[in-house]
Amino acid sequence: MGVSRTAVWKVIGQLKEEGYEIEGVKNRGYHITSIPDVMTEAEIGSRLHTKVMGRCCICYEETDSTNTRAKRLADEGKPHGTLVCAEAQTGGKGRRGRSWSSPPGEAIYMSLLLKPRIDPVHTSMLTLVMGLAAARACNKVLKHRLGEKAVKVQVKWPNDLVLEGRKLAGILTELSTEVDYINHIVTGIGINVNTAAFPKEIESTASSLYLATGKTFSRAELTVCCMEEFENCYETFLRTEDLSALKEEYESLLVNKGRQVQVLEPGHAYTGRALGINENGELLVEREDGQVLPVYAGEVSVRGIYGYV
Ligand code: BT5
Repeated sequence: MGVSRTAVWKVIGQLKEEGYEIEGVKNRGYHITSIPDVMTEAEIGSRLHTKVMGRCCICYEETDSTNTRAKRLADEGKPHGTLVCAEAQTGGKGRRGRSWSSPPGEAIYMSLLLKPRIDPVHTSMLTLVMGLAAARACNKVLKHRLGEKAVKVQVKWPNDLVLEGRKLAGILTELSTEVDYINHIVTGIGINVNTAAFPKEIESTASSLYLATGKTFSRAELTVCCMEEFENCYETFLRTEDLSALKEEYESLLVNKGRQVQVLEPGHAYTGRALGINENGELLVEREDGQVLPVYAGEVSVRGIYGYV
């Protein structure tokens, strides 16, 4: 291949430094015996079979927030479908100024840059599309590893994934628009994969795939699986620009369904029973007087009356 032995040896040395375990057999070559759990362009890119999502992939050891990074990269002209990942975030963001705990090496922090030609008011549905795709991906890897009896990841409207009643992942979708034109959308997700312990403040509400199963998972593999499922769900979403074709599956995973919820709208709160979602991704809440109100994702938090869910 026109590569000298010394050049190969050098690269093998670099890979070993990254954590790959490699055996060398004299006169035959090298053999990778163990792959480290790293979020690198090589680990993600070599497994990816999507058409668009994640084809351009940029990974950082550390960044402030992958959402903020993705927005900067959008301004620099990076294409639709660009995936931004980090091993750690120093300023991981939740919604409305809240923060996202983002220590190195144990979780997925990623953001996808999208440049769709859709009506800006439909943007909040992309949070649900990402939620559904990520829940599908988590359930796929769980089933692959643990079989039919695997615990199941559910969605908590509008932006969480839930495992055994605790928060496994959170999604933050941000929009940059002109008056009626979308410059770009960034949808970011943090998934607790191999996390063994959480900070005190979230210890009783957060979980990880590891804590729920006692097993560790390849973050790169789950990332790729999320990209594949997202591409699929996104194409379905774009056909109608709503959730009509995804609603049934979303509702089958909806942890709030049939439960009492408290809707915290700015300036006013009420309780009711969550019935499901409508085609626009609004949560349908039946109030005590029998009236059914659609709740728009952009403005509210929904709490279960009995604890986090
Ligand atoms: C969210 O906000 O759930 C959206 C989180 C989005 C994080 C991703 S990571 C990649 C990308 N880059 C970013 O900067 N952000 C995105 P919200 O619904 O506001 O929930 C935030 C609340 O969840 C916090 O106030 C904590 O109570 C809790 N929390 C923080 N870190 C957590 C974690 N790692 N696991 C579970 N819960 C957490």
